[in-house]
Amino acid sequence: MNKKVTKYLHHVIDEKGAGYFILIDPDTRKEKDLRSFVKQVNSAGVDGILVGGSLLLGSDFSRTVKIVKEESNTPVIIFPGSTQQVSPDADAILFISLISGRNPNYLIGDQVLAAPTIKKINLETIPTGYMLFQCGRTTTAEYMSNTKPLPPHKPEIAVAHALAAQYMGMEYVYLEAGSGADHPIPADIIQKVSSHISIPIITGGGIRKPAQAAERVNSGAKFIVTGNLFNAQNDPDLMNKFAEAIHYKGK
Ligand code: 1GP
Repeated sequence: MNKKVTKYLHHVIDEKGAGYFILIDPDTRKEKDLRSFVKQVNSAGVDGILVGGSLLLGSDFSRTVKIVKEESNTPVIIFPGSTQQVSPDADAILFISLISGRNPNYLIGDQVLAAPTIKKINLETIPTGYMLFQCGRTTTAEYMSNTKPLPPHKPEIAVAHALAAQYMGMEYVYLEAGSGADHPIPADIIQKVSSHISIPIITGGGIRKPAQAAERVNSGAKFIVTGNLFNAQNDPDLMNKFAEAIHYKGK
């Protein structure tokens, strides 16, 4: 399998210190708005676009990926909320196992269902241990996955999960507060996890300010994800500020 995106992401870490992903939920934008949003993302120094959602209501997932890919000058990576979210137009897929939960469907069941299609379309997989934390009210990811999130005041539990992901051969861990979470994952959790593992950390959920992104990068996160924030407002300047806060190397 071609590991083009995997190599590119390592390059981003080496060159910039950390990278910035924008998450696009296919339900949130109509085609014209989606095209202009991706153009805005292109000029903001973003390092990749994630496409996916825990619960899609009315959207055509494949069409969204195709449009994003047509406009984007950065890799388009599927962040799947279900086995339906696979498309040959993406550059790669986060091949996620929801390791914080004990729901066999999200630990291995859905992966088995999606694997033959992924093989057929020759889509690059990025094996990722997905860890959902309780950060305020119940999020869609928690509800839809029917799993118990990790407690954010027990770093030792988070560390043990992240280590297990690494020992199972996963290439990333994604520390997730849930889209629209009241608070992001506490920086001290990121710091403790990053000091115990050698694979890179992606984190997202409830990050609304560049300073929160910078604090998490300083604590060891290698990729920061924002989603909701730019659904609610079109603010190219703020997107630039996020990219600047995250890209700490070479400043
Ligand atoms: C959710 O981590 C992402 O999976 C992004 O969360 O929408 O809260 O930025 P937000």
